[in-house]
Amino acid sequence: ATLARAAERTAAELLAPPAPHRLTDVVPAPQQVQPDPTEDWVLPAEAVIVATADPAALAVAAHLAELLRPATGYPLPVADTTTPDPADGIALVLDETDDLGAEGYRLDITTNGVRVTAGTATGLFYGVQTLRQLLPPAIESPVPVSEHWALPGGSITDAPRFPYRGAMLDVARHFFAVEDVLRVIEHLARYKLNHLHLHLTDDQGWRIAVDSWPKLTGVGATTEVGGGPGGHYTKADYRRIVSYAAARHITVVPEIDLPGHTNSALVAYPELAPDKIAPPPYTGTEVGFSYVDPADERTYDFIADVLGEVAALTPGPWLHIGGDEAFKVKGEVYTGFVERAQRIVAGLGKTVVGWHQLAPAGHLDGRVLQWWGTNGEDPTTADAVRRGARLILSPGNHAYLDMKYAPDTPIGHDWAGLIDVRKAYDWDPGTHLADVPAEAVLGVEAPLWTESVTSLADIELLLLPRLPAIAELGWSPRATHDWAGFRDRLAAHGPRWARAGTTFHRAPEIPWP
Ligand code: TNX
Repeated sequence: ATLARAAERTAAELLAPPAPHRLTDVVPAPQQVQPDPTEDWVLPAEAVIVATADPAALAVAAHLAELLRPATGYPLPVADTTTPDPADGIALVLDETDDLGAEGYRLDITTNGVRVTAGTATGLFYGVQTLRQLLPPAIESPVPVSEHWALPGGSITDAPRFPYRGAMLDVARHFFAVEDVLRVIEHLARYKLNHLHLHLTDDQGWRIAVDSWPKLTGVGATTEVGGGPGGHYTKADYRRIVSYAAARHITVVPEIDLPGHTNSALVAYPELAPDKIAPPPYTGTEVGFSYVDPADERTYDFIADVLGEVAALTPGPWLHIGGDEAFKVKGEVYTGFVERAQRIVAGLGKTVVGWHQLAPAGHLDGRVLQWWGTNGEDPTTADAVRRGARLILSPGNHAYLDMKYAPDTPIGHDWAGLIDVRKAYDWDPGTHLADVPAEAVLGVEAPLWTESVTSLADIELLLLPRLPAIAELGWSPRATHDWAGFRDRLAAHGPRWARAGTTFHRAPEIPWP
């Protein structure tokens, strides 16, 4: 009898619906969470997704349906509505009177269904990303699975700490196909990052077509680190990346690195070289040896043409002009060059972004410096901030995704130290740089340089799980910052990545289930 009872209990346990995910199990941590277990809800097979009759809101609804259909196998039709009632489905409600800011949202899960409310479609999109994380990990399956699609009851009110949250992919050292970039965009969207910085040019290759200087890709794109074939994006490719990102509320920030990191351009157009002699193509990993001739007017024609064509392809407000490691262009020659380049960007109606080496150059309205130092003292950058510059923080020893996790990480560098998940998480963008007020900080960005990175699996290994750490620093209020809590919330993402076929580093400090 005892045995029979035990067997019965096991059967009951097997049949019992698994406890839903906890409402607090979200990365990046939301601003406010009010769980209410009496309101747990299960997505029914006949659920309908309704959204305010607005094209951008309906696009988010369609995106949600596409996220949920593969694993559930449910039809999940999308309809527009004038009533905000979820009625046993999911409602996405645009409500401009709501005080949630440009990116905030409110998520309510009740026994009646799910409602996401936001003042913008971007807010709705982020509400959807949160909702996705609250479903069982099987939701990431590309094929239908039989599962109890339970959601934890309660409410979340959420909005980001910083407006700029990004990642950079270096497509110059190694070239990556459009499909790989789209996959990276998906990872960004999941963690509410809103900028993808593409490092499009460097010594080893020029990756974006420029009609007025065709040899930049015709000649300059055919190399990469290690001697591989390289490659480049046609304008159509680039537009495809931009629109895929835009559909995920992500802005592309194109970088044309100047005046250094330009060997590939000099190979294609020796007239830009200081000695007017074409250098040999470069496939190594040294930096700081190349530069376009700052004393030749033709250089500024080149910059105006290139930046003009890139600006025309780019709907976002930013144009990144690099500026790092131009070791052979010094003092006033360097600042004079940067000031001209900054004015060219402004003349194109874009906001200039550059690595923090731009700091000593004259201020220009709105300019943004991307700080990649490795200790929190930088008087030159702090001074540029006093003159009006804003900052994106990418501290090399916390946010550089090309640093190894540990000595045995198979790829990556260690010049800025090893960066395990805790190191990626343990800093505060608001106070990191001495003498820079939090108000000057636009946000954070995690750069991935690709000297040692040759495949999508390599990219994912370095991105995950550190990208979510940087995303949380950019999104979550400081009051939620807590390593132990983050570690546990992050652990739940391992099974999601595994389901989705995504490579990630099984960091030993994370209690993966
Ligand atoms: C420094 S960070 C660079 C890049 C390299 C990177 C390798 C920066 C603005 N410049 O050219 O790829 O180190 O970690």
